[in-house]
Amino acid sequence: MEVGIIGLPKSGKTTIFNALTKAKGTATHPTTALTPHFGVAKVPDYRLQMLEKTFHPKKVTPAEVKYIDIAGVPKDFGKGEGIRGQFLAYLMNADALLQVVRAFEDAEIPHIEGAIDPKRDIAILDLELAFSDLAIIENRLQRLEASLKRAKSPERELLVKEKALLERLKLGLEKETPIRQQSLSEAEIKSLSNYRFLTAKPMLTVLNIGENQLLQASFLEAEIYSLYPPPQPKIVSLCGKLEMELAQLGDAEAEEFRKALGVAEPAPDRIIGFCYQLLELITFFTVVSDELKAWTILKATPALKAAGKIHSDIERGFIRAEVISFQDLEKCGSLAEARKRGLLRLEGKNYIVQDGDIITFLFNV
Ligand SMILES: Nc1nc2c(ncn2[C@@H]2O[C@H](COP(=O)(O)OP(=O)(O)O)[C@@H](O)[C@H]2O)c(=O)[nH]1
Ligand SMILES: [Mg+2]
Repeated sequence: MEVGIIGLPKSGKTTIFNALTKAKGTATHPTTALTPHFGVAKVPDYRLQMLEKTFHPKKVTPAEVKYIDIAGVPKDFGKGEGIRGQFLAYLMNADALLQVVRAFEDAEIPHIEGAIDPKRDIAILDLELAFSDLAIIENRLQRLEASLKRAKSPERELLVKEKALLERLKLGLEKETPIRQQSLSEAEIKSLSNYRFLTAKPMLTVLNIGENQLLQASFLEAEIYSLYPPPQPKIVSLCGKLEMELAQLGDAEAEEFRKALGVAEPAPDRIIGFCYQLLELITFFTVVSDELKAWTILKATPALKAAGKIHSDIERGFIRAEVISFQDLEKCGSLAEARKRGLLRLEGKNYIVQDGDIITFLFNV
C-alpha cells in the first residue's frame, strides 16, 4: 500500500512523514526540487505477537505501508493551476492520499495565506485535486471527440459510453463533488481505474495541531467533520512536531510520554488503521521456513489471488489452502491441537480469505 502525502507548503508534511516512518534525517527545510522522500512504516498488529509465541519463527515480517512525501511543492500549488508533471505522476501512483492541514500556530512559521484557517486550506486542496482531474477529463474528451469521428461499431458504442461517463464526472467535479463521492456503479469504477483520478482516491485528513491544542483535539476534528456531508472523510488530529520527536524514542519511552500527555493510541498507528479501513484491506499470515509474515490484501480476495500475492508460482500451481482463523488458533494454542479438533480447514481456490487467517498454501509447479 502506497500513501501519498499532500498539503500546502509548511503544513508539516515532512515532519509528519518523519513521524510516520521514524525517519531521522529528512530535511524539513524548503526546497524547490521535486525530490520525493519514500519511507516505510511497519503495520502494527497485536496478532503477530501471539503467532510468534505459537510458531517460534526465526524471523517476523510485519506488513508495510509506504509513504511518499514530495519535497518542494510546485510554486503555483494552491493557486488553482492544477497538479501537473512529475508531481502529479507521484500522486497518481498512490493508493490513498494523506492530506496534511495546518492548525498549529507559530509566529515564526508564516502561513502562505496569512492567518491559520484549516477550513480554507482544505478548500484550496480540494480545488487543486479537482482541477487536476478536470484537466485529465478535458484532455481525454477532446481526444474522444476526434476518435468518434472515425470509430465504427462496436468500438463506437464504447467510446460514446466513456464520453457520457466522463461528462458526468466533470459536472460533478464542477459542483465540487470529488469523484469518490459521486454515485458510480462497480463497472463504472472499474472502467475508470486506469485514469487514477486524484479525487477518486480514498483520502485521510490529518489535522496538524500544536501541543497547546491537544486538549481541544476532538473539538477541532468536529469542526472539520462539519464541513462534509456524509459519507464523511476520516480525520485524525495529531501534533506533528511532538510525534516526530516521539518517533525517535524507543517504544517503551514513547509510550511513557504518551501516557503523560494523555494521548492514547499512537497517531501513526491510528493513521495506518484508517488507511486499512479506507482501502478495505485485511491481513493474512503465513509461516514458511521459519518466517512468520503478514500480508495485506483487499477484502473479499479469493485464496488463489492471495497465493499470487506471495509468488506467481504458488498461484499457478495452486492445489489447496490449509486455513485456520486467528481466533481458532488462539483457542487451541498449537496447529497440532487445532488439527485434532478439526479446526484446520482445507479450502479451494475460491475460498474468500478472512482477516487474520493463517494460511499454508499447497502447490505444485
Ligand atoms: N509548532 C509546530 N511546528 C511544526 C509542527 N509541525 C511542523 N512544524 C514546523 O513547521 C515547519 C514546516 O514543516 P514541514 O514539515 O517542513 O512542512 P512541509 O513544507 O509541509 O513539508 C517546520 O519548521 C516544522 O518544524 C507542529 O505540529 N507544531
Ligand atoms: Mg516538506
